[in-house]
Order: sequence, then structure tokens, then C-alpha cells
Amino acid sequence: MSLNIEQLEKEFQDKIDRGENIEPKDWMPEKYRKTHIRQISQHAHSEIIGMLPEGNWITRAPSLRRKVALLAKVQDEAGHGLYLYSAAETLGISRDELFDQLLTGKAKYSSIFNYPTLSWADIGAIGWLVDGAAIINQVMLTRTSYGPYARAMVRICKEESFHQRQGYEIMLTLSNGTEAQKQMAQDSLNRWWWPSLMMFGPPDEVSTHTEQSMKWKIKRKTNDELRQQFVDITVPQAEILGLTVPDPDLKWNEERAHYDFGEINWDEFWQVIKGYGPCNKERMTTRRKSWDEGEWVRDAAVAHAEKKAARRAELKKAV
Ligand code: BYC
Repeated sequence: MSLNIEQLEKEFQDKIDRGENIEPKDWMPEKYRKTHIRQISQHAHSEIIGMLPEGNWITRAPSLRRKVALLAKVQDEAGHGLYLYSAAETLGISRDELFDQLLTGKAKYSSIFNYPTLSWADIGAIGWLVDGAAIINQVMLTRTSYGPYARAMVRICKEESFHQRQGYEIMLTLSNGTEAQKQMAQDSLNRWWWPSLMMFGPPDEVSTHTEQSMKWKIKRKTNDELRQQFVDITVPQAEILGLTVPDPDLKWNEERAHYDFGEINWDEFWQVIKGYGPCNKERMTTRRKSWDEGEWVRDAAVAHAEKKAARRAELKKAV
């Protein structure tokens, strides 16, 4: 029996090493399945919780054009959540279980959404920095080894690049505006810069899952590699905006051909993911309230589906 498992595991690893995708009906080690359920569901929850800080600004967008774009972005995020929940379901977990894990606090969602959106510029900063960071992580995930997740990522990345551009355009408009608008953009960059760097997860030497996830090609780059890539791409964008990245240690390193950057406050990161960030309570309270208030919609949808199925069965009997 144990030999059999070893053989299966070897074949599984060989398949991954050959660059082939794993599909839902293929044999997979239990830990591979669990790791994917954890990561895909955490990703789905991030999309759904990520709608809250931005949704907060839909009614206050400064023009009809901005409102339409923000509405579309937030709707896209709901769609991303749905693709991802569907991808997780292919691994044998139900949607109800996934929601339950979010609502009971058992499953995590991205640390970034536990920070408040205090000004309109924060909508620009989220698009530019948060979606920018998400794209870097997700372009890598289009080549992740689990087929349904990789395919969901292709579509999601296309939409994310529109999100990133709408955010950068808001920042560009504010930076070229009045002194007060430029100040608003700077203040927003000051507050969102470091939490955006934290999105990539803990440093490689303390990351629990990276080593195994790299072997299984769930991840193709480590947390620190992706974080460096984000800094290298984003700093020149801040320069075009005429804004200052809030890091006195940020400096181009000619030898490494990368930017060196300052120490991230990892205590803050761990506090936020343990539930003690500025908005954790608010986010979960809002999510639970909307789940409770949506009960009648779910009940009505189920009743409608049952009625339709019964009618179909009767028609079948009649012919
Ligand atoms: N926040 O071993 P590690 C978006 C946890 S949103 C919270 O390195 P891994 C968007 C980690 O789960 C972007 N928790 O983990 C939506 C683990 O704890 P558990 C969402 C974090 O999985 C709306 C522990 O720390 N993207 O796109 O190898 C608007 C140790 O970490 C975080 C995804 O979810 C964090 N930042 O690597 C705009 C992408 N970082 O689970 C944008 C998919 C780490 O053992 N996920 N932890 O209790 C990934 O690529 C990986 O899961 C991560 C972490 C790189 C995030």
C-alpha cells in the first residue's frame, strides 16, 4: 500500500516536472489538494472582501465617468470571487463550506483589505498599488500547476490590468491637479505603500508554504522575488507621478540591478492577519450582515430551482 502511494507521488511529481497541468480528476496528494483549497479560497475571499473598501466610495466618486469605472471594477471583483470559488469546488469542497470558513474566521483573506479608504485618492492607490501587486502575483499564477486555477487566472489578469490603469489614471489626474489634490495623492501613497509590499506574504525564510509550493509549481516565484519585482516596476511609476515613495532607504543598486528597500514592519503584518488590523472587525461584521440579509435571496433561488426541476420532471412523465 505504502509503495503504491510512493509510486503515485513519484508519477505526480514527474508530471509536474514535465510542466503538465494537474486536472480535477487526476490523482493528487492530499496535501496538494488542501494547499490549493487554502490558497484558492483565500484568494476568492480576498476578492469578495476587497469589494468593501472600494464599494465605500461608489456613491462619492467625483464624476459619472469615475463612478461607472469604479462600479465596473467592483463588479469584476465579485466575478473573480465566483470563478475562484468554482475552481476551489473542483477540489471537492462545497461553496457552503468555503463561505462558512470565511464567516467563522477560519480562512484568511488578504491583509491589505484591513486598511481604511479615507480619501478618493485611496481608490487611485488601490488600483495602482494593490491591483498592481495582485497582477504581479497572478501573472505567475497563470502558470500554476492546477489547471482550473491557472485558467481562471488568465481571465482575471486581463481584468486586473484595466483596474490597475484606472487607478494609475486617478493618481495621475490628482498629481497634476491643485496642490491639495497632489497632497491627497501623496498621503494615499504614504499609507498604502508598505501594506502593498506586505501583500506578497512573509519573507521567504519564514514562509511556511513556499518551499513545497515551489516544488509542486503552485508558486513559480517566491514571496521575496515577487515583492522585489513589484518595487522595481512601481518606483519609476511613482517618479512619473512626481510622488515620493515613503522609504528613506529606497535606492537603486547598480550591482544587483534592483532597488534596495527598507525594512518592512512584520509585526504589523502578523497583527493584521491575526485579526487586529484597523478594519478587520468592520470587514467581517459587514460581510456577516450581508450574508444574513441575503438569506431570503438564497432561499428564493433554491425554491425557484426546485420548482423548475419538479415541473421538468412532470413534463418528462407526461411524454
Ligand atoms: N494576507 O507560507 P506563506 C486581489 C498567510 S487580492 C493574509 O508565504 P503562501 C484584489 C498565509 O496564508 C490578492 N495572509 O503562504 C482583490 C499563511 O497562513 P496559513 C489576493 C497572508 O500561501 C480586490 C501564512 O501567512 N491574492 O487580487 O505560500 C481588489 C504564511 O505565508 C498573506 C491572492 O490571494 C497576506 N498578504 O503565500 C484588488 C493570491 N500572506 O494559510 C485586488 C494567491 C501570507 O498557513 N495567494 N499570508 O494560515 C498567494 O499567492 C499566496 O497564498 C501568498 C502567500 C503569496 C499570498
